[in-house]
Amino acid sequence: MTATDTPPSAAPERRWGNGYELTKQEKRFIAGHVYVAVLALTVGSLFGPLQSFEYSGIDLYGLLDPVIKSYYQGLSLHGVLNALVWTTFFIVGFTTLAVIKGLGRPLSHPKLNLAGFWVMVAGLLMAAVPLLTNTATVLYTFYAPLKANWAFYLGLVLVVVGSWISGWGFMLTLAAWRKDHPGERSPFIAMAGVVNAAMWQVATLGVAVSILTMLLPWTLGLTDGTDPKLSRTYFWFTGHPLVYFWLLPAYLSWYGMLPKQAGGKLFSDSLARFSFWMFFIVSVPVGFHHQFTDPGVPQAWKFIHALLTYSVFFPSLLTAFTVIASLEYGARKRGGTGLVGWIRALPWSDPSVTAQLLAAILFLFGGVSGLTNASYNLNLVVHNTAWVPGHFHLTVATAVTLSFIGICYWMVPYLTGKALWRPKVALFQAWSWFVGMIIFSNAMHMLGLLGAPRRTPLGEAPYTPDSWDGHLMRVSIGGAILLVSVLTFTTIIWKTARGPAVAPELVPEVPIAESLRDPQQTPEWLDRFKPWLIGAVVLLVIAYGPQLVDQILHMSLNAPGPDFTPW
Ligand code: HAS
Ligand code: CU
Repeated sequence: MTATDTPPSAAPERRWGNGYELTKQEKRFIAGHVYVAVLALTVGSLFGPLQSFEYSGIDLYGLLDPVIKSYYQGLSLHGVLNALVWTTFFIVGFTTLAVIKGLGRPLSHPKLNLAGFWVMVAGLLMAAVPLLTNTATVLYTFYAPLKANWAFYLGLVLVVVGSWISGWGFMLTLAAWRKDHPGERSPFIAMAGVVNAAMWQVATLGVAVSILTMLLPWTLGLTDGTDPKLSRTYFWFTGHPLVYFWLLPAYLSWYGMLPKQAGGKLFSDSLARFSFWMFFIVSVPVGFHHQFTDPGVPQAWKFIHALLTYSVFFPSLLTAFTVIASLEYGARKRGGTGLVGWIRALPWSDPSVTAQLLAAILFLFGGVSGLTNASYNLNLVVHNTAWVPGHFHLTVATAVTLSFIGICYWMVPYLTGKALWRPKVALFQAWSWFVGMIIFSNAMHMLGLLGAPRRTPLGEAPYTPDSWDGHLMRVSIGGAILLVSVLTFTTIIWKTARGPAVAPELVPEVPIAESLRDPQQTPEWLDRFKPWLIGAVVLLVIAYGPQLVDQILHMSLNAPGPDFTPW
């Protein structure tokens, strides 16, 4: 029998690792990542609502003094803990599971992955000290010449290096699997996890170089100043692909797991892989779309990055098509009918599914605001306004975060051998996130269009016109609903993890969606790193090379010297 006449559904189940059961140690290791992530999300999310309350004039920061000194210290904690820590720890933990379960074998170098985890924890603790003592009040983008204590930068470097080390562990495990399975397509969920880890290694070179060559020497007093333009360019070299590093694990679940949870199959293994490779090559060379208003970056380069940004839009359109087709297939098998009536037949009573569906629905709108941002002339209207946090609360704070929450609803029971605590409360949690975020982000988008600046305590600002009041109030209402929602999530995870062990048949399995067609029929070029790696490097050199060389040659370290502190 040849690969092409394999019956469509027979082989994949076996090949995609369902037979391998994780050891207790492996489960504990992954759960460790998830607990750190949830703790970061919980603490970080306490500050978001404080900012939103401030918008309508309720300033609770005064109550937190002397622990938290200002709106900006709270905003820095919120951004770093939610956008950087919650995501990175969750992603590394979830990818570990996807690699092990997808390949159906243990990690090839478990000590390497263990080291990766502890390096990340050490980095987190190191960065936490200056953040909590108000010496790293530089927001999550740490734009120079805002200056933090050296421990903040070194801590971030360690978190990144730890995630690299874990990534090497994933790559070596995939390589070992390939050696044992010549000619076989690698299982999608494992490959998707490794593609994201590989993209991350390239993407983070920007901040690594920035911190090690500019920011650390500057904050240690070894240089007289810094170059804000170059450090922003380095930052966005990493900062844009960072958003896809967050998004791709959610896509991994939407393509490779959610269809199974919805009773269906992955509609197209080839399209799924193709979209991951597209992200691999076009995620990085688009960073100037965050610098459209930066002086000193020539128009031509902004234009090239704007064009490339439109090409990174494309794999998300592919994803919308493929994931909706996979869901429709499942819903129709469950008895759904009608042009859109099948949507009702999706398992809306399952909080894990509902959370991810609601996340994906809001992402349709997040995608639209992304497209707006990417249009150079529209960007001039919305840049640095409340529109931008409106955009990223639909993307990272909903598409990604609510998906990760949905994943937790089967993963934490799976890892701990416990039953999910009160699934109905979990359903309420998912819907409250959805409703809270609609109110919050719609008001933020509106405020942005009216010209309200981002990163500003608007409650205190003397210039806010009356026409903003209703929107400012809706920001606070949305923030209050989100506070209830995030605390509900933490309670569910806490109660689940501490609940009694249940019979093994009551513990959920890792949902791994079969592909509609045997993945062995997917063309081989969609399962090879080499051509895509070459493509990524070539595109990167073209899109960034000339500007980086120019900016480095003209670097001037003259922005505020050693004693500059803005807070
Ligand atoms: Fe963005 C700014 C452009 C996506 C995050 N973005 C930000 C910032 C963050 C962020 C954090 O061009 C602020 C950074 C800062 O602090 O300054 N963004 C884009 C574009 C996309 C995009 C073109 N962003 C994201 C994602 C993020 C994210 C994803 C986080 C995870 N963004 C920009 C630009 C700026 C920017 C400029 C700079 C703004 C400025 O001036 O400062 C695209 O990738 C979006 C593509 C998305 C789609 C949607 C596809 C929809 C899908 C859902 C299908 C639905 C289903 C549901 C399956 C085309 C896949 C079915 C349900 C049933 C019930 C049937
Ligand atoms: Cu971007």
